[in-house]
Amino acid sequence: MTANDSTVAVLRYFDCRNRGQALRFAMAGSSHTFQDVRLPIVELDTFRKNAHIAGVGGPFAALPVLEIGGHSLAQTLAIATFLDREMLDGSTRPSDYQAWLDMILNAAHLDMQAPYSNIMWLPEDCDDDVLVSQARALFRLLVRRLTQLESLHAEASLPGKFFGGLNPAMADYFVYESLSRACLVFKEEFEGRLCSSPRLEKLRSAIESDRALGQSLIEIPKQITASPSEFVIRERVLADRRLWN
Ligand SMILES: N[C@@H](CCC(=O)N[C@@H](CS)C(=O)NCC(=O)O)C(=O)O
Repeated sequence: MTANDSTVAVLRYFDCRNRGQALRFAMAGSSHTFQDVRLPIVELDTFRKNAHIAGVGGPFAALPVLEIGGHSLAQTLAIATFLDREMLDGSTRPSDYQAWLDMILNAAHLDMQAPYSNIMWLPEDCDDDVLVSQARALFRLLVRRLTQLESLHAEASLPGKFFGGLNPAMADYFVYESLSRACLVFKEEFEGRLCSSPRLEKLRSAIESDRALGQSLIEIPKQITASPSEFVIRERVLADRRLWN
C-alpha cells in the first residue's frame, strides 16, 4: 500500500472540518492527486444506516476513510501518519525526528481539535454553566498548547518555518488547522495570542500562501462538526467570551 499506486487516493469524510480538514490540506498541499469526497451533513442518518457496509463506513463504520491501492484505511491518526510517510517525506526522516513530529501531530489532533465535538454537540439550549465551563477549558488548553508548540519550535532550531523544516509535514497541517479553527471559534481572544507567537504565526501564513492550498482553502466547510446546534453554540460561546478568559 503506497501513495504512488496508480489508483488515486480517495478521502471520504463528512462536509465538515472536524477530523478531515487537516488531511485535506495536506493532500492538497502535496504533489499527489486525490479525490476529496464530502458527504453532505444532512446525509448523516443515511450514513448511519449503511455504515456497516465496508464501502460506506470502512472498517469501523465511521469516517474518515482513505481508500488507496484497494485498501480501506480508517482512524484519523493512522491515516495522517500513513500520508505523512508516503506523501510528505516522512519515510526519509530520522526516526527520532519523525517521532517528535508525530508527538506534535497527536497534540494538535487530540488536544486542539477533538474536544470541539463535545462542545458543538451540546443541545443549543444547554445550561450556560455547562457551555461556559467547557468552552473555557478548551480555550485554556488551546492557549497552553499554543505556548508549548511555540517553545518546541524555537528549541528545535528548525531549518525552515515548519515543524517539518523547509517543507510542511503532516504535523504542520494539523497545527495549522488547530490554529485556524481556534481563531474561528474564539476570534480575537485567540488571534491576539497567536500574534504573540511569531513562529506559529509564520507557519500559518506560510501554509496559507501555498498556491495549491490557497485553492482548497476556498472550500473550507462552514461547520466544524456535523452537529445541528453548532452555529447557535458558536454564537453563545462568543457572547460569553468574558467568562472564559
Ligand atoms: N477514532 C475515529 C473516530 C471516527 C469518528 O467517530 N468519526 C465520526 C465523524 S467525526 C463518524 O463517523 N460518526 C458517524 C456516526 O456518528 O455514526 C477516528 O479518529 O477517525
